[in-house]
Amino acid sequence: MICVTIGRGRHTSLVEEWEAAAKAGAELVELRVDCLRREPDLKRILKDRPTPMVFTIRRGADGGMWRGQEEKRQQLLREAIALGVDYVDLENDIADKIRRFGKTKRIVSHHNLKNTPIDLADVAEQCATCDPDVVKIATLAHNFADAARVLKLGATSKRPTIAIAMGEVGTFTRILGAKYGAPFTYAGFNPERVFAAGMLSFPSLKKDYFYDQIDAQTEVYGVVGDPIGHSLSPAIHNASFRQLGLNKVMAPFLVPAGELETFYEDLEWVGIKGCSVTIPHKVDVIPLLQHKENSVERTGSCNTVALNEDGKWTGYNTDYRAAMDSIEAVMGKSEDPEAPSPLLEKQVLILGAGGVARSMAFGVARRGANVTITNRHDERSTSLAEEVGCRAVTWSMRATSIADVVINCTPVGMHPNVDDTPLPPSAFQRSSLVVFDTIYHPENTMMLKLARERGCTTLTGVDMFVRQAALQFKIYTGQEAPTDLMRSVLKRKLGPLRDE
Ligand code: SKM
Repeated sequence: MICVTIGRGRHTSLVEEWEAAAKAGAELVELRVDCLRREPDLKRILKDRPTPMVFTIRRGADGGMWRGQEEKRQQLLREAIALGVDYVDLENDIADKIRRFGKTKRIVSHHNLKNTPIDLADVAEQCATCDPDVVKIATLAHNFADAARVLKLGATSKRPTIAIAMGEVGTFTRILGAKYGAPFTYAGFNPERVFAAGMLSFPSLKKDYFYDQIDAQTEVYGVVGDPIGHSLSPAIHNASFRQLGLNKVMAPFLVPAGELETFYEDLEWVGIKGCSVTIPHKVDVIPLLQHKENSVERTGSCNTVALNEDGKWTGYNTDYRAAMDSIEAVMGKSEDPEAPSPLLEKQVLILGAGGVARSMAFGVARRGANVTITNRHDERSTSLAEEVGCRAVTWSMRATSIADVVINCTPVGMHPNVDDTPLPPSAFQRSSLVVFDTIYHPENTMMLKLARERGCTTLTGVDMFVRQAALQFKIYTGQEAPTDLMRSVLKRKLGPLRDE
């Protein structure tokens, strides 16, 4: 079950928002009474209850807004119990002072806003001595290993436990708790009020993760990268899994460069069967693989990892085929399989030298294009150019090196930095230029807008994104991806797509 958290400064707004949450389908609502600016009038708030509820008055030290006397707070908690609220949230250091009464269930909670302590199990044990119906542990995770420990705590606990790693790095604990028996997870409702870092919204948990359908049998997939909040892989894969009746879920894993190995150590424990890999891990993931498909060998880049039939972690590069198919389609590839690629002898400038740039560079070079690579860090473009057997130019020369096709493989212009462009307007003087941005979020990046204004042919990252995801879906499930559904989910998330 999803528990929708709401908190407002005014009594009337709190009651209105509770009604709105009920209308939107919330089955359980947490009232953060600490957000009220005036003294809480519980009889007024609890008069009509549109849904079952959790009553919470969070102290400042635990991330809440309660600034009144502690005595008063505990008095309000007792009053709420006397008024028969469904759940009351009691911090583990005061829970013993508040007696069980009536049907109200006790959530004994512990918050740590600084870190995830090593003695997490002891903290949970202490909570268990306070007569809980549910134990709730919420700690700040600084890295994947912290968050994985939190998930493990919930998974191994003998009593109903909600174990949440706060921070974006812990978002997956808010989703996968359902697999490991958490009685519920918390979600945001009002986009203007964020109660905890990494908390997902109610619509996102329902529509992007199908949270209500996750159970102990659900198979877990991931998308791993840094940043990861923008990734629409979970939304399109989860919608596709559910459309085909597959009990699978994809969760986001925020793993910074240098921490991929730790992530891999816990992959099997978390029960991950496959993983989409994005910036900055497409090259660094390769030494961790047990088996590589040809496209990975050829390009030195990997965007998909899955357990093969022999139980070996196998790497694939679905970007490679997706990119070549997208670019050849926009350049007018002939139906005749014998016909040369439209990329033959074209001058192609590639911006970036990471995983996607590698796939592009090897792919277009193989199709007979003359490739030039440029990157902010010269040594990376020079070294990739040597591997591919092509030219590199310095980043400062990029605007004057453009010939027939330019492909952006850097994250410049990606959400949320949507006003950035890797090339200035002066780079798009020739209307015969083909400009391809591999970024899909947003679809119409600043670079593409500038290029289109000057009459260039443009190709957005959406087409490539759907193609690479469809190939991944086949690897993960053995079934053809519902690409129309993938597109319609992207449309819901990004607004109307360009070719519509
Ligand atoms: O290659 C893809 C990757 O599979 C997933 C992704 C994403 O979720 O943003 C982007 C590309 O790097």
